Amino acid sequence: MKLFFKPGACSLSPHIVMLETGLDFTLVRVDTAAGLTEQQEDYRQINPKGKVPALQFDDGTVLTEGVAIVQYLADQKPDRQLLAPLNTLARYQTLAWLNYISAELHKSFSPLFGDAAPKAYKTALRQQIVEKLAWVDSELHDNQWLLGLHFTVADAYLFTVMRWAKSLQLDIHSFASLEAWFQRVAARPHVAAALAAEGLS
Ligand SMILES: N[C@@H](CCC(=O)N[C@@H](CS)C(=O)NCC(=O)O)C(=O)O
Repeated sequence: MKLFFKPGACSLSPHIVMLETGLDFTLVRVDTAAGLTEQQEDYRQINPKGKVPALQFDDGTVLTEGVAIVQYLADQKPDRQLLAPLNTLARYQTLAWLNYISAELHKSFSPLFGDAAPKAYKTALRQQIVEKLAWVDSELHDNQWLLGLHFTVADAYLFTVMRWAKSLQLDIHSFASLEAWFQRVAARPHVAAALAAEGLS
């Protein structure tokens, strides 16, 4: 399998999950602005949406969308407990987190990284994200991981967007449970390995 990524982008989430599963894969860097892989392939031939992440199987088939990729990967190695089994409530609670992180957090960050959005819109988005992270912080008061006992695919995804919150210097300093959780995730060897492989440590 090949995992197409851009350093620090949302592709960090499946990259972490891939390392946590122990599956064999090749990491391929993409310059999304140029639309080229590191081998100078036209990336839109691989993912016509032009976005990372994408997972390409050995037969050439491609799976896109981070939340789909992490579920696929986690299901290949159920013993790693990165995603609860089918038909358990815990699985659907994990999917609820993935959806929340994708729809409510991830896409609120996107305009903050470019110059196109007006300043007032960016200020409002920053405030909305902080309010949502206050709720996430409260969910972590009594939990080591988002789903309680186990590190899951949801923790990998939230960690990825929390790195953006920090780089954008959002006002999250009072969220002690969230910060403690962030440090727990960062201390996992596979998370450190993913960051190092992306040149982020
Ligand atoms: N819905 C897609 C969104 C993917 C996405 O927005 N990827 C961003 C990075 S986080 C991207 O590739 N942006 C293109 C760019 O940065 O040029 C998913 O969740 O996988």
